[in-house]
Amino acid sequence: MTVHIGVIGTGMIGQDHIRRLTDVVTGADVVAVTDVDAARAAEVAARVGARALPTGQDVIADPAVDAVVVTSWGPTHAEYVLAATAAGKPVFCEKPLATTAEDCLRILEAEQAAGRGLVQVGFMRRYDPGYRAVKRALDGGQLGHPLLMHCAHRNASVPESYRSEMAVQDTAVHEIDAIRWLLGEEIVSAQVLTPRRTRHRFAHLADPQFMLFETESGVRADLEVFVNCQYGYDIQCETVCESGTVRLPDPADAIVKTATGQRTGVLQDWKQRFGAAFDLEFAEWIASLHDGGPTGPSAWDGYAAAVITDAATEALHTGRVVSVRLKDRPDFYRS
Ligand code: NAD
Ligand code: ISE
Repeated sequence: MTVHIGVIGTGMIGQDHIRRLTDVVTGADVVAVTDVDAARAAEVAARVGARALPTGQDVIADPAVDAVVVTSWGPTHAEYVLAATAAGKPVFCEKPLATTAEDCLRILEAEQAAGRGLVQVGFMRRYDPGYRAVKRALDGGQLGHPLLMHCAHRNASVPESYRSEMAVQDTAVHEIDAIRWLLGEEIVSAQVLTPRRTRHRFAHLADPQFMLFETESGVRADLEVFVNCQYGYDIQCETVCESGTVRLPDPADAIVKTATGQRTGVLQDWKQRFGAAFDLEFAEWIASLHDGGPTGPSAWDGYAAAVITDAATEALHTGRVVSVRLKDRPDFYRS
């Protein structure tokens, strides 16, 4: 059976997800799209044989739409996730679930009132083969308890509109989710240090940033966010455990040797690095809709990420170690 999808937001990642739902994933068909840029929505709709509708609310209400993908700007996500939940339709929302913890709590309440899981958040690292191998190694138990994590998130460059807070809210949020997921526990505090700034940045931006997170059991995770590193897109993650370590592999690439030396390419952006993860994320999401509902990152994960990014943003502004205060996790979100 085909799942008929409505997509809200036909910008960069919206178009990429529409392409994968159309050309890569089986069992899905994009039937309706919308964007505040109506011309862009019309152009994308024509390309894939979908209808362009005036608003996100129209997409959600459309009887031909079985499930909704939200890829509009972050501040608009909560409204659409709440409307899809009220309509009883599964909704895949790109990160962030919402830009405030209060809105995330409203989504948790709405989903529980609906009585079944409807919301999945786009933390795609959980679908990356390398991250999954790391998770298997940690869960296998042979390494003993995790003690430390060392992570790095480097982008070649960012546009002038990127602000210092976005290093936490837009970029580090992926590691915040990955740390919680890999260790299976919550983050309890955050600290952000701002070292010497690179020359390759806009004047307003603190880059790089060095973040420190502490988990419930006392694991310490450090994270370098460096969004103007110049050389490419580079994601690193090593966990130090009692009896060994486990490190995220770099994606496979050919090693070329010539008389002048040996070299391997460096990926340039997240689309290349996590393309396979995005494909699997959507394949599993579509499959889950035939089989009891979403199994991926939940609204709780979106809420936790929002509270932790709030704490880290405060830490950036104050220079202090800031405690993370999550509500008690409802049974609904314990699997
Ligand atoms: P973008 O600006 O390229 O696209 C967003 C689109 O949403 C634009 O076309 C805009 O006109 C449209 N839009 C804005 N408000 C709308 C509304 N109310 N209704 C309908 N359309 C609306 O941005 P993007 O890079 O595609 O990012 C979109 C989302 O995806 C963001 O939340 C971003 O954080 C997330 N994202 C996730 C990843 C990842 O690695 N998982 C990577 C990039 C972006
Ligand atoms: C962007 O929004 C993403 O989600 C990318 O994965 C990340 O690498 C980048 O820093 C963000 O701006």
